[in-house]
Amino acid sequence: MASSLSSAVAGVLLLLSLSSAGKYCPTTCGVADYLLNYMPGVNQDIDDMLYELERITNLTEGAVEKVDYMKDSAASAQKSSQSDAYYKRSSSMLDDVLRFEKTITAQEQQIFELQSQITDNERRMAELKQLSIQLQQKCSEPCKDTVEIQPTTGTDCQDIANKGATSSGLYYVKPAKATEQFLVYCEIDSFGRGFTVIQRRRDGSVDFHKDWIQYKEGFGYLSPDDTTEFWLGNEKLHLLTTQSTIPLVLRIELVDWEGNKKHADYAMFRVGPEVDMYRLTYAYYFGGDAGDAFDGYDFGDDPSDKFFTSHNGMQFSTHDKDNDKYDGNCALQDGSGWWMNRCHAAHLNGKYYQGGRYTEKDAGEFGFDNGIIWVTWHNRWYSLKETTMKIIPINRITAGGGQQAGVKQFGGLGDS
Ligand SMILES: [Ca+2]
Repeated sequence: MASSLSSAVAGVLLLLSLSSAGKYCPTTCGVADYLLNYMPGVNQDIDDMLYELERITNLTEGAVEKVDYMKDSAASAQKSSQSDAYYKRSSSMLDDVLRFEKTITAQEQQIFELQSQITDNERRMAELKQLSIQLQQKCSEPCKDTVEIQPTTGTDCQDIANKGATSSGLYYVKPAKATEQFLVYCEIDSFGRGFTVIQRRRDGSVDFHKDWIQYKEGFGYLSPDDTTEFWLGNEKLHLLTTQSTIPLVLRIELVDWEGNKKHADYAMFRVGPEVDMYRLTYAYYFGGDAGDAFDGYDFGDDPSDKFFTSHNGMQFSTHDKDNDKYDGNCALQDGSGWWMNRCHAAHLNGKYYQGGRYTEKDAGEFGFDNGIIWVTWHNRWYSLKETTMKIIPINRITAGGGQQAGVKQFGGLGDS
């Protein structure tokens, strides 16, 4: 019984320290859940202890009665008997009685201590219940989103910009075929251009080694100030790129570890439906100073290099869904999800390498070029620092004649 009491006390102390420190649980809701789960057990322990106490009290009362009876009979035996032998026997009996009495006193002391411990425990339980109620009240309030989401909505970011939105940030979009709206980061510039950003790498904070479902749904974090990494999701890419008769441009912006910035544009960019494994298609390279890595690259290893590293028309592959043109599994070897061929000349969902330069040894068990690669700018053993993939209707790409900061101007529609 003492051990069950002390474990209950320890449990209560654990609860108190958890609720005050809080560092083990990310939210107060977690602490409340824990308390609520734990409380019935502690209550049961206390009920058990109370039952034990009652039993001991009954025993003690019985023993006290017995002692009284024995005292009486010993005294009367002493009085009535003149025999020496009988006197000795009865006085040893008296000794026994005295010892018994001492035991009872000690037991009573123990019971008293137990009772005070129980009172103490009950007080703590009451405090915990109070705390739990407070936490419950706190948790029943709806969680407030502290991220600022702009009020304008539309079918994509250009639609939102057309409606008068002038600042970059998070907006809800609902493409024509979408069943529900979803959040995107819109980059809106002073010329009224609204780019819908579909991919962002900037510091390696998000692992892009994900499976088919994760690439389908999207992963990473959207932020109103464009400070986080994400893949918007293949299903959303499909909805965004197939909703309008106005062709889209995919703009790819790249930053290397020396701070240089380059870009590449692709006209009539589309991502197919899931039944076609989110196939990538575009009509032509629309320009840019980063070069046309999507068209493949002649690495000098084999005459077929360029053909087998081009990306136009490729289905999407992940480590758990191999749709590539290679006997092996490009996405598994490179730890990414991408429109793999055999395998790539452009690879923007690759592994993030701090500092950029890496070797076969850095590339894990397979040893292939698995960095963030745009091979018409830097070679395949140089992993880029930042990437952005974003889309905009083709008739808006050159509107206003303006250009993104740091990105070189290139010719319009007719110059491709
Ligand atoms: Ca394969």
